[in-house]
Amino acid sequence: QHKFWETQPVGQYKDVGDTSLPEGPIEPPTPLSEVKQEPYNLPAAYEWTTCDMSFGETCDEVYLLLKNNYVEDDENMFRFNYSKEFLTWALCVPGYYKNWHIGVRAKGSKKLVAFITGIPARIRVNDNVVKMAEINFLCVHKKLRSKRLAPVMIKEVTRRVHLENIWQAAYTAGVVIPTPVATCQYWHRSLNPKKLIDVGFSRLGARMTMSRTIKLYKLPDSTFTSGFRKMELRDVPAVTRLLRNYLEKFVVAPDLDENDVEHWLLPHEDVVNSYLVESPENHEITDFCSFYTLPSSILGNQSYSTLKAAYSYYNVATKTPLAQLMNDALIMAKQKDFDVFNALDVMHNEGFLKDLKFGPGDGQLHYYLYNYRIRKALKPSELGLVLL
Ligand code: NHW
Ligand code: EN5
Repeated sequence: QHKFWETQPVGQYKDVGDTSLPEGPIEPPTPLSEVKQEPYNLPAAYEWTTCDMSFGETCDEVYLLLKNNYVEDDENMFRFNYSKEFLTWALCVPGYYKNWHIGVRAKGSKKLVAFITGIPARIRVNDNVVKMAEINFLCVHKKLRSKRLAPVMIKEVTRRVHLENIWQAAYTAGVVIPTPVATCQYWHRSLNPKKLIDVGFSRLGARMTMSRTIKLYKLPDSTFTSGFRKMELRDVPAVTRLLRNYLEKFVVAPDLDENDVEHWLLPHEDVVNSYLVESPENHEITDFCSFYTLPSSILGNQSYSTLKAAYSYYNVATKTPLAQLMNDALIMAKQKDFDVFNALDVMHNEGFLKDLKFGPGDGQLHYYLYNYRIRKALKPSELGLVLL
């Protein structure tokens, strides 16, 4: 019942639990001369376009396509609203390929109707560092759904990745397709409970009043940990060492160098926030936490149009207790006027979620690898990778 995915080099349902299959690439690379040189065919009314995200007008078009047509929750109450700044940051990464930012336009009107992107990444799976593409922002305009456009877009991004001699990919989705490497749970920590309840993001608990709820989620005005401060450019080497050492513990994790850390973790207003703990005694960097900014449009509410959400990104605690470090992250997010702080149960996050009054959401996130088999599905805590 997956006419497309059955044809792709991904783990198939019939093979789940078969531990005799070898771990690693499902099919070998083909000589580059054998990779299809021309783009796949689109329905006659549409054409391929490469989206130059550093070009303001194109960035605006992508932003609007996603704002109006990207991911919604299961009751269609909220839709992700990635900012233009965020999209440029997420896509124009060290070593990126412009032609992996793929759009589809209507031939007549030139209107952008679909999008898919890849960015290069080195991902370690067990002991092997593999060059991969991270695929994200797959979107087909609501009026063009269920016409099998998505498989053509996936094949086209695959072709362009192959032309760079890269044969594996990593991606996440809220839907189940063949076959997840891991299934993770979203957790949510209310920062502005009144607004969350007013817009239907959360509900007043049984035997709870609004004022008791507000009190329950109250946070201190300032952070607790001494030496806690915003990350700066001069911290890149120390943060890279801290992070690389931490990410070694997981089965799947990015292999980050200083350039990557500068791009992905140096604070960037309204995009990514990072903090660290510098020991007041010896100035050692011992702990790190970060979150990215991803608002959602609130669909059909009279009083509010956007939900300001922070998403937990990479966190490392070596001296400070993890829950204390993350409570300081919550305090910073509250100071910055976020309504909610979201986190997945990946890495060591289970160690703070319950203590800090996060509750499980109604959404899950499935992680996938393309053309790479792993012996058995992973626990969320074995994943050291967060995709945007
Ligand atoms: S997940 C977010 C995906 N986007 C959205 O949910 C936005 C709202 N929805 C839409 O725009 C993050 C459409 O519903 C989309 C599907 C475009 C999702 N991943 O065209 P058809 C990512 O961006 C399969 C993969 O008729 P549609 C990650 C579906 O199972 N496949 O559907 C992206 C079916 O195949 P099957 C998905 O509703 C990773 C076929 O598409 C999928 O008009 C991409 C139906 O196509 C999803 N999220 O459009 C894979 N949703 O076999 C990358 C549906 O079941 C792989 N489908 O019949 C690696 C590539 C690179 C390799 C390099 C070596
Ligand atoms: C690729 N990078 O469903 C990403 N979000 O729980 C694409 N639920 O916000 C894949 N339905 O539970 C994305 N409130 C897949 C996720 C798609 C979006 C999604 C879920 C994640 C979500 C909220 C709102 C539900 C609205 C009705 C939710 C409960 C919060 C409550 C706070 C207090 C403590 C208990 C939990």
